Amino acid sequence: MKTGPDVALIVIDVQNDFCPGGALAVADGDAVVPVANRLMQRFDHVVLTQDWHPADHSSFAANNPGHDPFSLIDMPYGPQVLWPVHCVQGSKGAAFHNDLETDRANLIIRKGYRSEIDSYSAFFENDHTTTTGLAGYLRERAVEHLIMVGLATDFCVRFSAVDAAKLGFRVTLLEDGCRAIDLDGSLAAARAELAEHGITVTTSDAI
Ligand code: VGL
Ligand code: ZN
Repeated sequence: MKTGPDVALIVIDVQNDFCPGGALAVADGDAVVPVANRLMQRFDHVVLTQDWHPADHSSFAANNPGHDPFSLIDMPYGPQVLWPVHCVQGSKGAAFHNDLETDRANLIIRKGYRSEIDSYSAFFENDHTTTTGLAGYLRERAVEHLIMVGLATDFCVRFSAVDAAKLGFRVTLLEDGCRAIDLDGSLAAARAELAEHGITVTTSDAI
């Protein structure tokens, strides 16, 4: 059965670099693929996001000499985790997982494409002001409720879900369709923040 016309499925960053064997692999990351594929058949609105960095991106530790991957640095827009080089525009690592059924997507939104600023959220870059345009797209299509799955629970899914809730969308996160990086307690922090913003966390069999 199809979900209602005001419900969209948002599939966050199901890309090779976040899956086993990738540059920033999330443990068991590819387990979200069959969940996303099954859900996609049931939605009128399907949005995929793609982390899409230029090679000189400032979030890469390699572009910040003297700083290690997974350490924190102060950027003009606030603290930023430094990552291994990942999801470089046009690379195999930036491509969607081969088994992800991307044909069902109405919109693919790319983010993190400006060298000087990272973008975890599908809605705002990490300065929390520069928009990606996604909220406008969803509103024009009269979408009110977002169901989210993808990678990683404690970074891009978390920031996307919280921004969406702040923007007034009803947000449901499906845990079996997500996997986490869990860096220094980031998963526990994510869970607490999701709850604070009234985001429902459930599993895909509830849809
Ligand atoms: C992500 C770290 C860096 C994510 C993207 O998709 O969660 N995490 N870039
Ligand atoms: Zn990234």
